[in-house]
Amino acid sequence: MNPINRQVLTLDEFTIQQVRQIPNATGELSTLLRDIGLAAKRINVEVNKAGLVDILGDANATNVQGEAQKKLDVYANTQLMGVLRHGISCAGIASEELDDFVPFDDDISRNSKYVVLFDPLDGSSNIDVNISIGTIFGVYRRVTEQGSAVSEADFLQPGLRQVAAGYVIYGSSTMLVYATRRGVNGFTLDPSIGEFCLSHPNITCPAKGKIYSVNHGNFFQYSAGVQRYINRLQKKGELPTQEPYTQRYTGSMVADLHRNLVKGGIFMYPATFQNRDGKLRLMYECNPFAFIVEVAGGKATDGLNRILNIQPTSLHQRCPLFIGSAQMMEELENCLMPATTTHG
Ligand code: P6P
Repeated sequence: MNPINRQVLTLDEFTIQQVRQIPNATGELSTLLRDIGLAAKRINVEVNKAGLVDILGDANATNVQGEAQKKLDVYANTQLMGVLRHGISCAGIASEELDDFVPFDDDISRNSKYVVLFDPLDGSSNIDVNISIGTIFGVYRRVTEQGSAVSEADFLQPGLRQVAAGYVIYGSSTMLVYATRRGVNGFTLDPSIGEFCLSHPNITCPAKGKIYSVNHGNFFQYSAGVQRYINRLQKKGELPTQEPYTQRYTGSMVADLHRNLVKGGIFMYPATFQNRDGKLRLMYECNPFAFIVEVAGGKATDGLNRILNIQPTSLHQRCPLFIGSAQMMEELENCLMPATTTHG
């Protein structure tokens, strides 16, 4: 086909096409996804020029996690809140950067049917050294009555109740990847037109891969089962998949999980002596990625339970995360099962 006429769908065109295909769809979810795309474009501008202007470095504040907030963390949070508050599809948000959820208290927002939970800029410790970072989000239908202000119950829903989830990776190119139950699709930002364009339709996670991602520095803090699995990954021929494995870990989960989603692999952030519940947050890091990876054919657990089945008890709770290719996850689960002692 003539390259000039090759039809590349923009995010807006794709989401509108989805609405046309779903009977009774109101278009609110599509509008919400386009709003997030707009915030991502604004964040991308600042991330790309970080280092040239005074937007790097610490914001001289700490977030609810007690972590030093980077100026870009605060900027990204403000952009996402702004587009969602002024849109027509979101009744309220919760963010890694905010202590509590935020109800949007105008009439239009109170009548909206979705809430969004997000980590506005994950991996911010990598900003100053130019390693890819990302935005992570999950979308739920509110459980309280439209017309009223949202409450905590609208946010503390198991990940299985997400209607959409996605991430933006600010890397060698800027991509927005989102999943609904209909599939996972990736859009690459074309700076020449300022639009996200469909570049990775129907992303599926290969059943197995060569990559495993884990922080080896914590190895001796991991459980015996996790250590057993990591050791088996390193001894050729030990695991049924027989892959020659390679270890890739950037310290930025959006970058690691995007690579493993596309190429196949497993990402692990296990519990450690210091972090008995792991480090990653259930609501706006683990749940969105678990939804995306499951729709793509992979699996995600906390070592025992399916991530999407976990009933949350607090907005910022943490959980261990094991996520990726289905066959690799099954091999991991075999290693995590308590060793069955056979009495001869
Ligand atoms: P560690 C970034 O701070 C983050 O939340 C994830 O993006 C990343 O995978 C993880 O922490 C890295 O943590 O303890 O290995 O440096």
